[in-house]
Amino acid sequence: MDYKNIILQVEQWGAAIIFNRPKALNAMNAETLSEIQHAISVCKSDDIKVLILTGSGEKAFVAGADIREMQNLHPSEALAYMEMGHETMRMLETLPKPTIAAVNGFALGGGTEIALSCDMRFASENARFGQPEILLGSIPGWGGTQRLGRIIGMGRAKEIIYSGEQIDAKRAYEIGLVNRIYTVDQLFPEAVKFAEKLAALPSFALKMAKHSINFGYDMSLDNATRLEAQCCAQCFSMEDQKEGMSAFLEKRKPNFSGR
Ligand code: DAK
Repeated sequence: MDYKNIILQVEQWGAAIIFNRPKALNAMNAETLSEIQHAISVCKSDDIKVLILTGSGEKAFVAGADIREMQNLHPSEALAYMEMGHETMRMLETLPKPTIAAVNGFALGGGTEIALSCDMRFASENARFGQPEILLGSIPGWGGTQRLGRIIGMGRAKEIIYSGEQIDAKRAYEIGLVNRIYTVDQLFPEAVKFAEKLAALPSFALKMAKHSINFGYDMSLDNATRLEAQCCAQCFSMEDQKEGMSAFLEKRKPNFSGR
């Protein structure tokens, strides 16, 4: 597929999806969503160990859903558009490998929601987050009302969603929305450095960790710990578990193969 609004960059450690619609500060329209869905499908390949999402330029990660495209939607069209967004966020969230949002500038509305669907959020010092939908007469439509509270707590999520106020990277870090902050120049290189580190680890164990954390979250503790036991037990069917434990006992560095 030829992409018009994103760039898919495949590297040894994994891949980067770069939102690239500078004239609208990388705002998401339906065409971009379908390109992202395609790119995420490509990233399902076992050769791709980690996925980074970022925006082109220094000003925006994603400045939200495209307001021009949304403005005149009939409620039934809005629902279809919302479902397309949900499907995209869910594809990202359930991709069985680590995902990092490298948030370089504005991440508003749908931009924050994409970042929330990633496993981790690294931000540049000039990053700004927010759910400004209320200022447009709407509410978050791509999972913000659900995922934001799960990550930063319900009270803080309500404050952000009700007010439509933006928060900067420092505040986002303080409330646990962001894992790490870097200078604008260092953001992507540092995200890649972290991705390289993860890419060298046992990919099946990473997949099981993500599955157990994500799917256990909404279960009772009993069911969730049962799920964890199953995920952990499955790691013992892998060569990487034998290698990791042998290497420890033999006092050498492990050489993981992904098998
Ligand atoms: N959509 C379309 N164009 C956008 C845009 C957006 N979200 N954000 C920026 N642009 C365009 C601007 O219109 C402008 O285009 P021209 O006028 O040059 O043609 C260009 O990008 C540069 O923007 P500015 O001139 O405004 O740049 P500034 O530096 O002055 O301001 C800003 C940057 C990010 C503060 C400002 O652009 C801004 O406030 N942008 C809008 C932020 C926002 O409200 N985003 C939308 C959040 S709502 C749903 C599905 C999804 C959603 C809701 C419901 N269902 C289907 C039910 C999600 C909604 C959202 O994401």
